[in-house]
Amino acid sequence: MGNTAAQARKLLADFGNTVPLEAGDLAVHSPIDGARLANLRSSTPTEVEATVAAAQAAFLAWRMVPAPRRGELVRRFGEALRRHKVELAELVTIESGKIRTEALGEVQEMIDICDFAVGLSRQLYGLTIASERPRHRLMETWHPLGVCGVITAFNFPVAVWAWNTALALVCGDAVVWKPSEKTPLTALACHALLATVADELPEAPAGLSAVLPGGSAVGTALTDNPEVALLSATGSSAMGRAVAPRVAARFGRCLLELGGNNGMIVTPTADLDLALRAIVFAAAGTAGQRCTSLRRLFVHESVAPVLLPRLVHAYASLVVGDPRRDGVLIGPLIDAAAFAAHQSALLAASADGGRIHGGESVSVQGAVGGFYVRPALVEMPRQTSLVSQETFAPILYVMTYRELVAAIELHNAVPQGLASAIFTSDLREMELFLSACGSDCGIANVNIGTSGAEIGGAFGGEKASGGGREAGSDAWKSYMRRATNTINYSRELPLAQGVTFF
Ligand code: UN1
Repeated sequence: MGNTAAQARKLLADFGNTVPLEAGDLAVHSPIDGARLANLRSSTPTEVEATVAAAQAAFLAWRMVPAPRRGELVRRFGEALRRHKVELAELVTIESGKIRTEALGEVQEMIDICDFAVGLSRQLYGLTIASERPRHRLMETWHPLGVCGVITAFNFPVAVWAWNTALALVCGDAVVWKPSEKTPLTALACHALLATVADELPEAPAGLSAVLPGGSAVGTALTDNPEVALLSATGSSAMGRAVAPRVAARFGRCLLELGGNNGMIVTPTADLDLALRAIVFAAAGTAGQRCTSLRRLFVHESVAPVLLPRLVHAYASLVVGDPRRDGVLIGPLIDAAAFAAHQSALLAASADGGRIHGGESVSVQGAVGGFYVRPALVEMPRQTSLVSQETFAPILYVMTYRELVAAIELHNAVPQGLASAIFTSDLREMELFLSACGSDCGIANVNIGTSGAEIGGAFGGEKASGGGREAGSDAWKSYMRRATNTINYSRELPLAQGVTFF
């Protein structure tokens, strides 16, 4: 299938990357075969400061460019992504280990958010509100916010940055990106592409978008920089717990998209053919490495004897291997640490009385340095503390239930609250699940799985999933500041609440 390092280097050169690939301390590997792809130099604290300062200067100019012209930059970027979709997806596959169709889907998600943002650039509307005073008008105005720091994870190395960047740019903000230290090459490619497009738009100031490769020290420097008005961070709940108080201490704004422990309930009236396909994609797809991956399955005891054997059979047929190969559905885990976490979760599951199907490591020809596993189904006697944790691997814990209300209670009894689903043909069950006493997640679906959301809706979760909302609907409001304006066009000065004074 070819040398991953040579392929990555060629792709990066084609994107016009000028950052040296053999300059330093940050070793980048392909999860496909463990090959070293590059040694980047980590950004220093001084570089972070200078980059944020340049972004702040760019913001001061960009905020006065009419929003539809800002949208023009994003429109052109979306066009560039359309032209380079296949190549960018190839690089995503090499650096993150995603299979081709999912890598292409990730780039499509970038294109979709660009289209959305272009439309948005002619909206960004505020309300007009009835005033209690005669000849007064109340209104809301949305203004650009400042520098938006974006921290992304390896599993969606480019789409999550695009969600943030497309919106931030039309909202009049500048963006400074710290990609995952595991996937900085795709970030360099995206940056080079956006820089080329920005160079051709006279209104786009230098420094409007920047990328800072490096590890957690770079993230901390961004977190603590008072000129970073909004820090949008995607990663584990532990990362969010570290970042949020630091940003709050300087009265900055945070948008957190953290871990999930996503559940699905399969009721007696579920269409089991659909449920089966949805479960396999959500739980085993992306090798279980989405924040929306399905991790907990609650099956009604009347359908479990039918559904479980079918699931075991489907899991056994999944082709695990080099994600560049046709027919492969399950690529590698990201690295040795992910494999160790997978192994220890399975050991703990077995100690908790779990019955494991699959989960063994798979050796893939020509990919000795990669960590490949067969997705695991684990029949659990109950929701133990292990099941309450997010293990970023293809492990699906399966439990049975008798009463829907009890299943919903169990579903909600974990720290996270990102994505959820119910499979049912019963209107009452569906509405209960979507109601105030139903799923407590930011995403609640009916007859589709937990993963693979479209960009049109707001994306994010509650509780330890962080509370932030990205992408569609009114998520743009996080990237702007709101001013409430009261305008008096009378010749009097009536005070609100009937107060009289001077
Ligand atoms: C993530 O895993 O961090 O809904 C984002 C989904 C994708 C995005 C996932 N559209 O699965």
